[in-house]
Amino acid sequence: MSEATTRFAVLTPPGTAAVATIAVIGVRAWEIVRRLFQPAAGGDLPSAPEEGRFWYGRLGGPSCDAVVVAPVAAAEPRIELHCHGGVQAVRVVCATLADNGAEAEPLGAWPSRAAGTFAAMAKTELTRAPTLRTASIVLDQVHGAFERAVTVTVAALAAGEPPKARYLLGALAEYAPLGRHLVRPWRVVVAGAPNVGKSSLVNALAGYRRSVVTPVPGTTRDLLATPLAIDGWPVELIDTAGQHDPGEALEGQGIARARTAAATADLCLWIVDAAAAPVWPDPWPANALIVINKIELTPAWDSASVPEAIQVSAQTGSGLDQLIEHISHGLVPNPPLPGSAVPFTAELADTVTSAAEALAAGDVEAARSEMAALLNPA
Ligand SMILES: Nc1nc2c(ncn2[C@@H]2O[C@H](COP(=O)(O)OP(=O)(O)OP(=O)(O)O)[C@@H](O)[C@H]2O)c(=O)[nH]1
Ligand SMILES: [Mg+2]
Repeated sequence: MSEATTRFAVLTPPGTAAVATIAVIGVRAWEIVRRLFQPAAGGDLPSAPEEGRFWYGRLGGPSCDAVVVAPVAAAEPRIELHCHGGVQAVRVVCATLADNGAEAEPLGAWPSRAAGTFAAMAKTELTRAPTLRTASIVLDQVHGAFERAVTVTVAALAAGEPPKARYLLGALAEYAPLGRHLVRPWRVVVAGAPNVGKSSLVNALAGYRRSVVTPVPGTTRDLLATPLAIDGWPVELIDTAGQHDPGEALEGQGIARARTAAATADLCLWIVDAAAAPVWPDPWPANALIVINKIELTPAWDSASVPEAIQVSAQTGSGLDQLIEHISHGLVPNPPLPGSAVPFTAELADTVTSAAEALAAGDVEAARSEMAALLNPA
């Protein structure tokens, strides 16, 4: 890198935060930032930085977040940009700087798996864990739970002790589905016929009016995702268009999307109306939970004929605690005790699952070599 090179580096840790700080360093730092930045007060930045001053405005055009620019006295010319701390906002600012002649410098980079240990890798995941519950599971892995479990499993496989290895590997594989969702939320889809109260239920679970609710059937036309925590698990709750025979092209598209979303969800809440003839899914989505809504109204049919259904009222809030328990149990039937080993990324979950399958098929050596590779990456 020549002396004339201007670099930029994200100084704040990876992950979502309120504010991110990006340093731009080098002889062209001011020139590059000045070209990209529009002060909110109008005009341009001064031709040279004035120490101790800062400006509020936008970087890289109206599509970027508002940014404050503060020149910092240092041996080498250096500007700091403070922008919204969302991952996407930081990405946009970095891309804008890179497109305009600055080079990325990984000043604050955290160690990667290849360069470090499971603890270093878990620390990176910890910055991305969206809830306290998932963060505490990842923290157990920072403290070595997964690494210890892999070590004893490899030792058992190497010693030719399949029953012990099967037990240890089985315990790890049991948490593979959970490990895939410590950072990425589960997708829970709310589906059913028009007007059964899907949007009302989404709003009741979210605690605010996220979806439009009206007495007119066909109000929701497209998928609407709401991020929330259910019993501490990160969930994307997806409201959908009511499923019936579509009367118009737009509605038809919404219904097709609703069907696909229900079929591919981690969990589908199929809502039926207690006060109207029930409409059942066709085909029945895998992982469906039946929810009978509007139970405070006079029933139009015998809900006792579906004993496994959860009975709620989105309007009064009755039954919502029970629904939350069922969703939580549907996503994580057997939550880990504190200190348990959990394969805490999708990649680790895949390896553990594949090794457990190899062992179940009697291939001890394949299982051993897959698990050993985790301890000694190429
Ligand atoms: N009494 C009663 N009315 C409810 C309840 N939940 C929803 N409603 C009413 O039912 C009507 C439809 O509610 P929505 O939440 O818009 O229903 P939806 O299933 O999203 O409807 P579409 O988007 O049109 O498919 C509205 O008038 C709601 O106020 C409930 O628990 N009790
Ligand atoms: Mg709706």
